[in-house]
Amino acid sequence: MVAAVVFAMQGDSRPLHAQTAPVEIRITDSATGLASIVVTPATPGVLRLSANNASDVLGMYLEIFYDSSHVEVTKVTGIMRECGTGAHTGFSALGNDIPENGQIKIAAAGTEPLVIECVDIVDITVTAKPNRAGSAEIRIGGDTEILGPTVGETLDYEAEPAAITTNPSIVCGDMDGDGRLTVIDVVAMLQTSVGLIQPDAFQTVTGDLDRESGIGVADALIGLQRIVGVSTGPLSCGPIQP
Ligand SMILES: [Ca+2]
Ligand SMILES: [Ca+2]
Repeated sequence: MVAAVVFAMQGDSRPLHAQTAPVEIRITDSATGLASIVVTPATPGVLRLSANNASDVLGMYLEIFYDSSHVEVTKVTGIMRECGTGAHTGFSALGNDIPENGQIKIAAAGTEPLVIECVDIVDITVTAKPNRAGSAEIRIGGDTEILGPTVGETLDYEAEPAAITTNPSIVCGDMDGDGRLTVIDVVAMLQTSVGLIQPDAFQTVTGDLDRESGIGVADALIGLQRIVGVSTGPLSCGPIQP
């Protein structure tokens, strides 16, 4: 009896979907195809977001996260073309925005499901913030959803994070990481000298303008002289290596 009921329910359900493998969402360096990129403040890079095994996808809502303390996203450019050939996909809607909190939201949809296996979705231009070296991930997650060919159907997806390595350009005197030497930085040097601020690895270099005895009043004075134009010429910083 139970078996008969189960059989009847199976018979009433819609045909099994052809998709057997999850949609693979990838973020790779558009220049090298690798899942890692190195950027500096002077040399931004472009990450390409693509979906493989994407035939039968009717729409996508993607949430992408990155470490905004190291990395800045300056542009998101819609592509919506077939990987490699650049042929139109038929997808007609694309939205994105670049909030400052390290999140990008992308929506894409077509009037018909995709018929191609691989689609390039957007290019994401990333750059490094000044004085912030390190490694950051850019990953897909949150409320990301891949819509299948039937209304209301969602498809499984897999997404590996990509790595962004930020190489610094040292700006001597820049304590707050905005790429400039200002009064704010001088104040930060003074606060550091009295222990109100514990300098990080970069501030230890950028704030030591006389290159001795850590960060102190002498460094703040050099910074101030530079700001008011009393001293000019190249500015050096950082402890002298023994
Ligand atoms: Ca600064
Ligand atoms: Ca010093």
